[in-house]
Amino acid sequence: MSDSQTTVLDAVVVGTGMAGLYMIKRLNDRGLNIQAVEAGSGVGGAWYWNRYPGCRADLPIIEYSYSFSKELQQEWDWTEVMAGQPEIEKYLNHTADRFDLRKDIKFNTKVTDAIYDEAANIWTVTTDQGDVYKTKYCIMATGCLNEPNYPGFKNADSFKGDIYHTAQWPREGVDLTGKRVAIIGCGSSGVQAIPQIAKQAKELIAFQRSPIYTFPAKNAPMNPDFLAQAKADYDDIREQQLNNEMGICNYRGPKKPKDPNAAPKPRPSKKIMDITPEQRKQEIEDFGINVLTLYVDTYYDPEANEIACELYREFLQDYLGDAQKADALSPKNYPLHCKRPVIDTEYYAAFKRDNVSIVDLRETSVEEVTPTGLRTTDAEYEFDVLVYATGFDAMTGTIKRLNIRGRDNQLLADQWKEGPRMYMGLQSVGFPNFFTVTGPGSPSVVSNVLHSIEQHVEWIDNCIGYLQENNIKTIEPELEAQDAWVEHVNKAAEGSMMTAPTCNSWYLGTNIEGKPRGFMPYLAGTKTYREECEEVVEKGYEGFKLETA
Ligand code: NA7
Repeated sequence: MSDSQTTVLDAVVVGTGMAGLYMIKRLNDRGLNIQAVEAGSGVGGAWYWNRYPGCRADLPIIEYSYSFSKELQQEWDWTEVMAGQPEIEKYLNHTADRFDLRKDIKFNTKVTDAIYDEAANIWTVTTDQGDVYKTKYCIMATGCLNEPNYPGFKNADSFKGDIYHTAQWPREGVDLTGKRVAIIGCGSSGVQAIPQIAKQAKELIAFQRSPIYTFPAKNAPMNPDFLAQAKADYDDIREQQLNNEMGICNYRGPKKPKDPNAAPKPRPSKKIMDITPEQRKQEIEDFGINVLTLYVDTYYDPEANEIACELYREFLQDYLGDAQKADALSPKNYPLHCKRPVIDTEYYAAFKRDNVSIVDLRETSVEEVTPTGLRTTDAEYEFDVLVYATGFDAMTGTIKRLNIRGRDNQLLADQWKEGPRMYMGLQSVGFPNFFTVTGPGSPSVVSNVLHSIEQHVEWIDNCIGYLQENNIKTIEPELEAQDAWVEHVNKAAEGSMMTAPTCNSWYLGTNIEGKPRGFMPYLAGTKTYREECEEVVEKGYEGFKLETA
């Protein structure tokens, strides 16, 4: 621990991922005296920590990139349609350098406490390095997927080999050549890591509790002509993103002039219920398995959804040609679209390899970790390396672990015991001038998250500007507005496959033992949400209490 020192600031930003970096830039432009604190040794947040083999964006990078700087947009050349982690990390480092953000960041430092002094209207933020920051504003840019989840297996520490978590992968990389590797978890991270690890390892055993519905990613090297055209079209792309409820426009490249003599392009049906069983199979044949994600009725009609699930399972049986593996990999008993969409590169192909096997934890559960491997109720497995791809205590995990105390010394974690309570995903009652970027109750992870991050950062920065210019001491939500918003968020999720009774996911918090079940993000869409945020401001920060100095 270094010597303790107190610094007086206007704002503290916690975290320097995509949200933190842009937040620093905005507050710098406003001329505020700020400090950002970062646990890692570099910038990037999720793109700094998740460096496991195969980690890459699950959206086209043209759209999953900052829109705030036209210059940055023009000067950065992406090399893949869905960029991999190393390239995204490089881009974020470039962003930090280009806008001179590093001077405001203290690396290798974790915030431990943020305590509000009501009389002085000051937050005291302390770190594990002994720093003490006295600040008017505190902004959590800690991300939605930051706190790794480790399953509490019996004797987990007894394993004598190497243990890794996909979300804490060593910076120097790991050589798995010739190793016997076990991986626990087949969500987005497992699905990306398994094909890559399979290529290196002597043997790979995937321990899988819930098989996933996953669809082939359409990644490819970036075509330079496509990139040049996208750069030329960027204003239009960003405009379309703003007008879409997911913050995505699915940019397809240059618009080609219509040939009046061309035969109409075949398109799949809109609804699975509108076509016969034979036509359904034909459409899978014609358009690929991804067609199942295009039938709108599968998103709200359980019968349509189950038909799609059955077709998915049949497709797997045909593709794998191995009944045991296909059965183990087949998602059952929960609907398509319940979890966050997963896309993959040769995931099922990996299971065709002789060195890859699967243990279906629905049939046999883990009894304990042993010094040489793992024992299930059925068998004992030996391996050299144990990889946890077991996800995160999402959305609330990081914030709830910190000692964040607002008015009357109340602990934020206590306020959120039964589930997070925020007004618009921005602030909680009793925590004045304390903001969260993409907090629970905002679209965040059910949208193009960077699109949502930019909107939140701009809203928070504009709000701080308003407070400063109008000599306003504090902003915090009114209890009634917060209660109404939580209700509104719950209503928006009703009827969705994401909240179906048979659905379990990190959106619902059910991946973490003891975490109350409740859908945390706001499903109404980014355009709707942005308009709601703008309306609140137009009405003089409706639902917020503003106290003048
Ligand atoms: P996810 O999507 O939460 O996946 C974690 C996986 O680990 C999932 O298959 C879990 O099964 C499994 N898991 C978790 N705990 C256990 C235990 N105790 N035993 C066996 N298996 C377990 O996390 P990811 O890191 O893959 O992806 C998170 C997001 O990052 C993703 O959505 C993208 O946005 C990027 P379960 O489904 O809970 O039964």
